[in-house]
Amino acid sequence: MNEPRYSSYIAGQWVEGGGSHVDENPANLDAPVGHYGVLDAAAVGQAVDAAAAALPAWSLAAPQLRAEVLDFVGSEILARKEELGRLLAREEGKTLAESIGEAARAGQIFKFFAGEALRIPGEKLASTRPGVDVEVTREPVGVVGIIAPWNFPLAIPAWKIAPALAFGNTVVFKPAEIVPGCAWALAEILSRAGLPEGVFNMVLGSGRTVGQALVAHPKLDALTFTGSVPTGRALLEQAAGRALKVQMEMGGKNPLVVLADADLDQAVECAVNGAFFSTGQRCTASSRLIVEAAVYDRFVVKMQARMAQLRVGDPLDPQVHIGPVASQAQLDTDLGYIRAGHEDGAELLAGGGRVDCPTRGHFLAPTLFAARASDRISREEIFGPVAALLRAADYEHALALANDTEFGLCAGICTTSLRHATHFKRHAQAGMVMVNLPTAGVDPHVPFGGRKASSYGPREQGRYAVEFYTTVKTAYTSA
Ligand code: TXE
Repeated sequence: MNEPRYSSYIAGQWVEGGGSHVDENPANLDAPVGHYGVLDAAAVGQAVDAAAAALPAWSLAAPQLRAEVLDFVGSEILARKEELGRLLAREEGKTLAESIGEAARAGQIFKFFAGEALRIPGEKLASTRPGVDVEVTREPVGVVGIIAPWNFPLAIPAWKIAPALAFGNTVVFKPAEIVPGCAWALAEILSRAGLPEGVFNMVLGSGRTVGQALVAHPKLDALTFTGSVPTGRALLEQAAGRALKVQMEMGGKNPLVVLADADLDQAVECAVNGAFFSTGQRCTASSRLIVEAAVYDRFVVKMQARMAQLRVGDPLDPQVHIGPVASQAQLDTDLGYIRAGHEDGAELLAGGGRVDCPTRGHFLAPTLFAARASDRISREEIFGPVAALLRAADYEHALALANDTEFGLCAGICTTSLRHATHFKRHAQAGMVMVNLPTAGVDPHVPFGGRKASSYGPREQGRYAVEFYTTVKTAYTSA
């Protein structure tokens, strides 16, 4: 076995962990990316203890030092974006172009928060009492636990780790099981960035053992989680029981409305990109396409023609548009939902099964069903390249369908009507709204997050990240 072995990082030391678990390549199961060892609860405890011990000094460290550390990390990620993108493509399965783009985004996020480390906001106000000043300042929240999913294995950790460190917190980062290579690569860069030992720790292992040990540790002050609704809800209950500060990003069932007055070619591009790129494994994926009856048939014909051009296969092949599904478990989920689509009486319009490729991998055809709003494929997050197409009588019906979901992450509309675009922006029950753009694909310097079952707690990213990663102090001074 010549592949690399990935280890955890605790208190400035690499920690092997037990066993030799396979880091799979979902496009070629016969050529694994590497191997990794997993930690037990005691080792996770050491990581949290190390983060707690490092907190007093780091929370008071010069903001300039924090800025320099984050700038170093951002610069190195940007300089190595092709190499890191290649690792990401092999480990998670999104195409090389998408993977390099994600690596670049991770680098930009570290650079953004390098600047924010020098811009920690505060306020000075007059008191209601004469001769008294009031200052409102922000301090680090403490030891932050980061639990991340596999679908953006560089960008999501970056948008949690960078603000945590920028605002003076210490970190224990638990990546998803199937992406230890990207987590190790990030940790390796951070290990050379000039951080005092214990400020950043990375722990590999299962959610049940390592994740649970992290969340249950009494020295943890805050938890930021991105993942599924059931796991998020369970963690939320645990966190509430011990008054932990929490931020949760969970699933989506994002609608893309296409009105009769839309530029139909543009709408088809938005739908194909939003529903199927990154193999549909984005929380902002357009998994419900809601099309006004007057253009429904034309939209179907154009979608089928466009989908016939999509090539599924090796993510490192520049001719390929859609890489494999990330894991066997996710593939089983996707195939289960395709069966559910048939069982509920939805009409298959494209795809619907696995794709044969020269290597043994989790390849699945992008799949489109004409469905009803009550079908399981229209209501539940699938997290694969499977979309439900719904027919709407008119704009009002389309808006009602768009909002008829427990989720509320992102909502999109394709229209040339200013009136409808404006109305939709105001009335879509979502944290993010897109007009004539795919629902997936957001900027890193503005808030990211949703409503309803999709999110809980303060927003992530941009200047709004300061809400979660700091706590406010109000000080009164009399001369
Ligand atoms: O998610 P989990 P998984 C959805 C998507 C996908 C499904 C399963 O529908 O099919 O979730 O993916 C850690 N205590 N999304 O299994 O289980 C886990 O180790 C502490 C949507 O990856 O939520 C991983 O690091 N931690 C989503 C992280 O939680 C625990 C992105 C997420 O795992 C834990 C990802 C526990 N008890 C998945 N159990 C989106 N919409 O962005 C698990 N973990």
